[in-house]
Amino acid sequence: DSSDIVEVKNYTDANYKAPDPDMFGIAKDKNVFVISMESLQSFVIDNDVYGQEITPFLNSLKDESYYFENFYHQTEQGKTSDSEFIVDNSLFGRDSGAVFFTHGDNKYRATPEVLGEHGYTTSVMHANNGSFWNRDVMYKSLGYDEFYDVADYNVTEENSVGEWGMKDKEFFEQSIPHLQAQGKPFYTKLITLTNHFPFDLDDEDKFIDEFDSTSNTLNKYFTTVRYMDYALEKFFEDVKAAGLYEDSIFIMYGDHYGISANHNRAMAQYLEKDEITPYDSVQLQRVPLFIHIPGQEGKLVDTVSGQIDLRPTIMHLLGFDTKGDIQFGSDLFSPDYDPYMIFRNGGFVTDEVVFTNETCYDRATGEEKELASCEAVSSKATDDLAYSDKVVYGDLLRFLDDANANKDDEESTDPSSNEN
Ligand code: GP9
Ligand code: MN
Repeated sequence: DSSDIVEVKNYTDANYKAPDPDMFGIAKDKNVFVISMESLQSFVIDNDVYGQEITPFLNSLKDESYYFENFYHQTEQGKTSDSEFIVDNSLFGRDSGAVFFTHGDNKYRATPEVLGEHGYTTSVMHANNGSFWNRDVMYKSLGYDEFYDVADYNVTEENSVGEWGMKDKEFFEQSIPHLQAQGKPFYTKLITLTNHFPFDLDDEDKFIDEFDSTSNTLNKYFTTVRYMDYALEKFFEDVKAAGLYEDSIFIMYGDHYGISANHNRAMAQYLEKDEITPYDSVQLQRVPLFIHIPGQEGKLVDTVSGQIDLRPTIMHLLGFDTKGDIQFGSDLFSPDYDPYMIFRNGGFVTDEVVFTNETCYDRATGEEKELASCEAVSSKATDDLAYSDKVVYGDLLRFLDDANANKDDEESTDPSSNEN
């Protein structure tokens, strides 16, 4: 009931990290492009296949962006939808199944809803069926004004490939008029699709050779990543030509892994390692995060972080404080940011350690450590997940207004308080 929300709020309030005054509001009134890059893992960045660069565009974008090299996806079976849930709400998804299906009608305080209250137009663009992952239902609960789904795109045999349909390049091209038609400022999420298992590509879109290993999946993955990189490059050109670049910021992240542990042998071959250890598996869950702010110089950021941190980070860049919000991540630019990232299964990564499968590793070396070195954080990880679950399973954000109203009452009637 509503007393539960107070308990959760006390917990999240205690973990709140105030923004860096130099970054707070730096993107005030700007449009926000959130680009979900399908199955993109960090190991392809600045890497090559037989000397052929895999992500030439993203590699160059790194130099003019905040690029987070130790940023992790935190998804489970809900895949893309989990990443969307985590990013917009700063809440965890489910340990199994997909929260988009099970709790699509909950009350949330997602980024689009809050921004919508401050004059933003909010939308999602994704050339797939609107009901996939129950998006048409969940997006309403998250406060999106518009969902441009497959019906809003001209999908033909020519501009499609494999089982997922429209190719990224054409998807981005056809998104430009949708973007132009929107009220400004806007917060728009664009979800790519071509770099999705089974990584099918037309010959004309293969710009590099496949890798040669026992895993056909990994072999093809590099070519579809290379294609997505190309589509993104074209999109940036089109966004500039459409006059939408200068007044916008770009938040781009990999949604989840593309290559599962089933391909560890081939992965070891590619990475020139003897084997993929559990520690390596955790490090392979890193996905790229770019925060690109036109006019700002880039910076390589090595802070350990995760998708759960994006809501407060974006809101603070736009000049909206999140103090008092129920959220489980924190602003990546906060001077007090605590380098810490927790997986849905209770594993976690800090500056010092990697914890997975009940084993503690030194993050720098990958050497096993005594369990005690991981124990302190372990209980915080358990608490974070449990409190977040409480919010989702109990639909507790329903009670948020009540909780805030009570709090305001207390503050205004508290004689010992001389501030307001
Ligand atoms: C489907 C797209 C891909 O619309 O989001 O789904 P995934 O399998 O990655 O969750
Ligand atoms: Mn996905």
